[in-house]
Amino acid sequence: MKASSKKATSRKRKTFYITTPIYYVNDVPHIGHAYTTIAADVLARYKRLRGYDTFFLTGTDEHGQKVQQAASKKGLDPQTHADRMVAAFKELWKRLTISNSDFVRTTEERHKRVVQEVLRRLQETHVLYTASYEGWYCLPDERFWADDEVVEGKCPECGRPVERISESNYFFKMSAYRDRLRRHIRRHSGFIQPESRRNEVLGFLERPLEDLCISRPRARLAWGIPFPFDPDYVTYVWVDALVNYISVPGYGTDKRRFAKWWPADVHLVGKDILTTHAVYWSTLLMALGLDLPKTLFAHGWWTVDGEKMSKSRGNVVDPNAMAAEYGTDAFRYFLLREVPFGQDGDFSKPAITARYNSELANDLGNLFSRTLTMIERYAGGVVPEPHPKGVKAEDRRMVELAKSLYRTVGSEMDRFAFHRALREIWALVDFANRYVERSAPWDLAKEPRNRVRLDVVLYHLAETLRILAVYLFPFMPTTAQRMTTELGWATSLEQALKPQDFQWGRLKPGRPVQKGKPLFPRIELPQTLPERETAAPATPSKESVMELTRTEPSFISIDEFRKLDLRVGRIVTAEKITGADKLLKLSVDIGTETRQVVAGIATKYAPDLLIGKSVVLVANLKPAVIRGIESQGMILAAGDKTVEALATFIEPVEPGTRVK
Ligand code: ME8
Repeated sequence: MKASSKKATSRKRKTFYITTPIYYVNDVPHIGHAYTTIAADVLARYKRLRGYDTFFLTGTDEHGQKVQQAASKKGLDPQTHADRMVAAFKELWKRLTISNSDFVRTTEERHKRVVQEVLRRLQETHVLYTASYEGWYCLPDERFWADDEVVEGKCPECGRPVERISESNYFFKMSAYRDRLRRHIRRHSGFIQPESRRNEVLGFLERPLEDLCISRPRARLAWGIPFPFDPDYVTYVWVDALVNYISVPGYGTDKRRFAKWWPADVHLVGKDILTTHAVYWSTLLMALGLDLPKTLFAHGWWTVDGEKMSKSRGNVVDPNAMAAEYGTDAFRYFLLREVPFGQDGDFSKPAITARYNSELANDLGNLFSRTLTMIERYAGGVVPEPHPKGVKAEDRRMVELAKSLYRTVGSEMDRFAFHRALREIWALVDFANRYVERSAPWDLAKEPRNRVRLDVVLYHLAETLRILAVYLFPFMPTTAQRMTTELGWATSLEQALKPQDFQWGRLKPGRPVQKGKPLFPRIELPQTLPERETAAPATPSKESVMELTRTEPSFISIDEFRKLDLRVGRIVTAEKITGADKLLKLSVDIGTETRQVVAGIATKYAPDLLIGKSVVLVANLKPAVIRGIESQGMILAAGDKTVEALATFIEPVEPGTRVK
């Protein structure tokens, strides 16, 4: 009896419950909403892959003044307006291959009922009271501020004007939970992440905590969930919204289901709504006698081309347009690769194009298409048998690297370090590219006696690519599916991926491969200067040099010189290029963007020495592809045939400054 019950417990699958904020429906979704939701999707997919029973919740926040105002501007009632906006969110999530388990709308009965139940329980536990309140109210943020918090008549958070409002309302005794909350945060180091945000919240809690106004008089705002015990009031939109995290998994309605999912493993939010989650939500949960979520992760903020994103600036990035232009997977990849999760980042087309062309089209895409071409050409289009006789140390090293990803990628994912997890995965991509060069299957294929070795090499490449597809699946699900299908491992990844699929050797020899179109067709860049207007072509042809020499022996006009866009650039990263002894791949910050530059300075400078150095970049040089890597500019150095010294500056100078 005992033994069997033990078995039953050990068979229970581990669970993982992850949420995104529920987004306001005052407008259509933008890149910020896409970012949080994609990050949550990557984690949800990753956890499923590791065998967790996963619940991934997203949705929309539909009540409150903001939404009511947006609707009335359009001459619509709030529900009709919300219905239209929700359709835009749902379509976007489909397009971005978001695998949410549920989508909650705060206007749904299932949610409203639970909000009212929560209010009833709070009332019964005597943590609510009514009081007359006078304070400064920020209409767009729907928040009251105290006298000493308002900055020159403006909201301390959004900087917009506040109004003086006086009214009677319901309050939640939030202040009573301050010490308990501080203790909880101190004792649970992973509760608020990243650490800088945790310190921010602890700093906020140094000051006395006010009680929270949780109602709005119906006479002023009708668009909300009615108070169950006072028809004159509706629920403050933040209390309404936060409750979604428990209403959907069954709080107050389905005990077993709720016990299965609560507490949530991760609430992913942007840094803008950290306080509402860390303080309002935590104290409300304490008052309800519920556990706090295990982790609250607040990520950073995207700007666009170095500027704050806003409607008035007209620079709001539409994720639909990005997915159409670069493909959903490349867009997903870029957002998580470009910026360490938790830090702020800047979105720009040159930045996404550079990563697309070098990391996706070149590193991964080429490796994949070369491998399939070689299997078609040298192995009759079927995955060959890797005979142990042909295995060499080099192959074993690749297998070891592939195996080590389980631990390295795993620990980065557990720390929300998506960019580093991708870097680990790319270590295998890079290794495999070098492996192709070193083992040169095209040479092996010339001699029939190399058959065994050739088969081993091709098998190792195919199996490495299958494993890469498994690791990439959470980030780029469509690409991963294409890769495994074309490799003849036609599992439906969405349904059938198992933790064992990370293991080496699951690709069975003898299966036909089928090469399709390139995974990431290269993006041809527009030329920075129209060719015909270029007085001195960036890389002058012999003829044009002779032409120039004949007319003007050695001078160019000042106007011609002015066409050169020379900028101060700061070297951010520098790395060697495999198979090219003289070249380094640099990323150079020029203030408004980061450029990828291939420079022939490897014999003179070790990569590490260059980081942080200021250099002169020819910023409007026509991009060129050097050794398969796109170079978006050129840095200046002294020396004729060999590099003698890099051109740099005596004084510190800001990246992007014009050099004249
Ligand atoms: O705050 N960069 O909804 P919201 C990164 N309804 N992320 C961004 C971003 C940017 N520039 N802009 C928005 C609400 N986000 C409430 C939430 S939850 C119970 C209620 C993302 O539509 C980020 O996740 O204003 C941020 O927290 C969220 O969108 C705000 O979405």
